[in-house]
Amino acid sequence: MDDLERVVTALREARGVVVLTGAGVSAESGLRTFRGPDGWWRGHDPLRLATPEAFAADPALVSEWYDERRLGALAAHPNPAHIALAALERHLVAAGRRFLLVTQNVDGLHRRAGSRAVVELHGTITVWRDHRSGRRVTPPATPFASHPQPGPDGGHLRPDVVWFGEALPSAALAEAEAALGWCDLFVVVGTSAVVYPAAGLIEGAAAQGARCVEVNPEPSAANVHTRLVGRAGDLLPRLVARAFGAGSSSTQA
Ligand code: BV8
Repeated sequence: MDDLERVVTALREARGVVVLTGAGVSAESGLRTFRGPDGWWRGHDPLRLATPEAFAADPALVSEWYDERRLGALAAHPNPAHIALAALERHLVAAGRRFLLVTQNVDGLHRRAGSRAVVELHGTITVWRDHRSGRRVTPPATPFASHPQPGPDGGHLRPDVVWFGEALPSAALAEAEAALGWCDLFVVVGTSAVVYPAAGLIEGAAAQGARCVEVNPEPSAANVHTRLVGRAGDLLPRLVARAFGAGSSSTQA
């Protein structure tokens, strides 16, 4: 039996599945990854721009970067990987088994693909908030007229995402950590697994006895039992179709 077949069997037999996704699951929707060759933006390292310090130093630059990414996310479409994960959730729930999708991504594509049990660890780029009051707004799907945009309470508008050095939403992290207690299969898709505490979920799942599987064209820092080498948009539909029957991975909700 090859690795793919072993994972198919694990999907069929698992009582609870948790999937952790990163930027790689949206790569085939045309969205940039963080550490990939196309990650830098106008010569700026995203890891330095995605910080409160960068926003404080140059709110216009950071606002422009996120506005461009916000519009890109709104214009993007879920790809076969997102759609397969939504189908996987439907199959498992219909069989009375548990499922949770934990994403580091802020593009909203999992929900648009029909996934329901989704935890967005790092927030969402389509919602912004006044950087002083925290009041949230959902800007229209048109480019900001100026950068930074004035917030509703006199601050600047900033994206409602978690920057480096900022705490993750405690409820989201708690829900992800609680799932480690019931999952027996943990699937890591499209992440370099270097950002914490998200990457720590992989170690936590293994420590609690889950089988850990990775889907990625190249090995990440994740310490897993099985690595399926390939694109998420290719492997995930194949896994779901072989585990739950042909045609079962491509239907959007
Ligand atoms: C915090 C939102 C504490 C913004 C992001 C240990 C414990 C705790 C913290 C730390 C720690 N060690 C270090 C830290 C600090 C830091 C951190 O982890 N730094 C790293 C760089 C070392 N962590 C933090 O600051 C976190 N906060 O811990 O706060 C605290 C507590 C209390 C009070 C105050 C503070 C906050 C981290 C969140 C940062 N925000 N995003 C935005 O999006 O702009 S993280 C950012 O990186 C994105 O969310 C992204 O998703 C995430 C991870 O990157 P990946 O998704 O993995 O993307 P990457 O490009 O790296 O990799 C893509 C992968 O896809 C590759 O493997 C590639 O091969 C693969 N791929 C490509 N194509 C495909 C594919 N796979 C499948 N199919 C394909 N087609």
